[in-house]
Amino acid sequence: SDDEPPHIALLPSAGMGHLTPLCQQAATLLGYGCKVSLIVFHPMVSSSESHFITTFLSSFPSIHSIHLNITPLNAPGDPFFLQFESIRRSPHLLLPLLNSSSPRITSLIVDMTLASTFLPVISSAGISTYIFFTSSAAMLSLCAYFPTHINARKISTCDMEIPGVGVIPKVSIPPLLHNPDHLFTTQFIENSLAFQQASGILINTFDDLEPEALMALNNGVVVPGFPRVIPVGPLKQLFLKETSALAWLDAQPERSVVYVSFGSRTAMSVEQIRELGVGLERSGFRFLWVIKTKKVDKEEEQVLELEEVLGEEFMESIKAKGSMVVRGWVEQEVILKHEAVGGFVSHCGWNSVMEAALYGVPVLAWPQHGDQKMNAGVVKRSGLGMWVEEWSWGGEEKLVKGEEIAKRVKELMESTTVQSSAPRVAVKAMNAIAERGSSRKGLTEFIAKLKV
Ligand code: BUP
Repeated sequence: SDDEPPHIALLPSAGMGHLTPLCQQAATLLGYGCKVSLIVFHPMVSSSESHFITTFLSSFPSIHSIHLNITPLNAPGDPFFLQFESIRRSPHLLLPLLNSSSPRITSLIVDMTLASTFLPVISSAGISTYIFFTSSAAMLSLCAYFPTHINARKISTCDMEIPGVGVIPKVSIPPLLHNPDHLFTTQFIENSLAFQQASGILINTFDDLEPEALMALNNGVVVPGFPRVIPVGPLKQLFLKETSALAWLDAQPERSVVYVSFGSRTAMSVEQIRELGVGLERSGFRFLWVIKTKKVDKEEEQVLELEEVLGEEFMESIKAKGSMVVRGWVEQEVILKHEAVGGFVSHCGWNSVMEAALYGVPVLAWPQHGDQKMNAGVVKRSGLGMWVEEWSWGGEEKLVKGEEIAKRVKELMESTTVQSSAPRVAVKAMNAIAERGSSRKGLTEFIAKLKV
C-alpha cells in the first residue's frame, strides 16, 4: 500500500572510509522510518572493518543484514583496491536476493566504487539506484568531468579545467589517474559514466561547505544532464564508545591538545614519522598522536615497536610532558568532539574532514594520496583550516622537517583566524542538519520520492 515504508538496501565497499558513511546513512534512514537492509561482503580486509560491522549490526538490530561471500583476488597491490575489484565482480550474487526479498526492495544505495558493475544488474531488476559518493563535492566534480577531460586530452598530463568549478592543478589530481592504463583509472572512468544512469547521488557534504561545486553539478554545468546530487551531511555519529584516550583528554585544558591522525590507510615512512615527532614536541603543545606504519591493521603486529620507531628517549620525554602516542584504532569522533582538542593534523580523508567540520576543530591539512588534495582545498576555502601545499606529494622536498612542522602546528593552535573560523563552519554544519536545514530537506525529499 501507499503507507508502506520504502525498503532501502545499502551496498558499501571496502575500507573504513567507505563502510562508515554507508552505515551512518543506513542508521539515519532507519530513523526516518524506512526498512533498511545492509549488504556485507566477506572476507573483509582489516579487523577494524569486521569489528565495526559487528558493533554496528548489534547496535541496530532492526537493520537486516545480508552476508555474501566473495572470492578475494590473489594479486599484488593495495589490498583495499583489490577488494573493490573482487566486490565489483560479484553482482551476480546479489541478483537472486533482489528478486526474492520481502518486502520488496524499493531502492538500492550503491557505493561509488561499485557503480559500473552493479548498476546494470540492479536496473535490469527494475529497482531504482542511488550512488553514495564517499568524498567531497569537489572530488565528485572531478570524477564527473574526468571522462570528458580524458577524451579531449587523451592523457591527463595537464591541469584540468572543470566547468563551473575552476582549474584543478595537475598536482591535485589523484596520482593514479595520471596513468590512463592503470586499472584504477579504468574503473574510475567506468564508474563516472555509470553515475549518469543513477536516479541520484547522495553525498556527505552540505550546501554551505561547498556551494560552488554543488551548484555547478546540479545546474548541469559540469556534465549536462548529470543526476541530482543530494548533500546529506554531516552524517550523524553512530555510537560514542569509550576510548582509551578519554580519561587522558578529560584531564586536559580546553582546546589545548593537538590530535594527529592520517587515517586508516596511510603508513608514513619511519623517517617522516620521526620528523613529525620532533615537530609535535617542539610545537610545545600536548598531542594525541595515532600512528600507523602499515596499511592493514592485521599486519600491525609484525612491524616495529613504537620505541624502535621514535627512540626510547623520545618516548620518555612524551610521557614526561604528558602527551600521548597510540598505535592502532581510536574512536576518532569521541576525540574530535572533546573540548580539550584544539587542532587536528589530518590527511584529509573526507570522513575526517566532515567530522572536524561537525565539531568545529581547526584542521592542518597534510594530504597523503588519492582525493586528499581535493579535500584539503575544501578545508582551506571553507575556513575549516590551513593547508601547506608544499608538504604533499609533488613538492620539491619529500621529507618535511620537524622545525617546519612545529611552526605550522603552533600557527594552527594560536591563529585567531582559523581558531574562530572553524567553529563558524560547525554552526553551518549544525544548521544543515537541523529542522528545515538543507541536508535534512534533501534527505526528506529523497525518501518521499521513493514512496511514490
Ligand atoms: Br585511523 C581511524 N579511528 O583510529 P577517512 C579512523 N577512524 O574512528 P581513510 C577512527 O575512520 P579513505 C581511527 O573517524 C573516519 O570516520 C574516522 O575515514 C574513522 O580516511 C574513518 O577519514 C576514516 O575518510 O579512508 O580511512 O584514510 O582513504 O578511504 O578516505
